[in-house]
Amino acid sequence: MVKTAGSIALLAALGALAVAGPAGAGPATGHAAAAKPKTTLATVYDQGFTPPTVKIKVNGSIKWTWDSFNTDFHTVTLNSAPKGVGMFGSSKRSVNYNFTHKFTKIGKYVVFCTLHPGNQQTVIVSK
Ligand SMILES: [Cu+2]
Repeated sequence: MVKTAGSIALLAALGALAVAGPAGAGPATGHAAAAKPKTTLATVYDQGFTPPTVKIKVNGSIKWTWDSFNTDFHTVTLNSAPKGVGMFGSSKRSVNYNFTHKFTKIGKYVVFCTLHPGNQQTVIVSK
């Protein structure tokens, strides 16, 4: 009797899993999509951008802060982006400044300093 009841309970559980399987995938995806956009921090140094590559989720922002020990002026300026993305860039500043940009399109971006074109940073925006 116990064995039979256990078997039935197991079958019922398996049945529930089978039903919950596809439905369970939905909320998992929905949760990821519903993740709140974040602001990720980056720094503008005389030597370049830190970190060299920033990975964020779409609709997330990057806030760049100019390092307080900088001796030169720098910009954060869009160099390359996915098609259809509008130009953006900061003014030329040295210290005590920050610039924030929100990335609304998935893809690979490169920002650079117009005064020191070798200073570049890659931004990867994913779903
Ligand atoms: Cu610079």
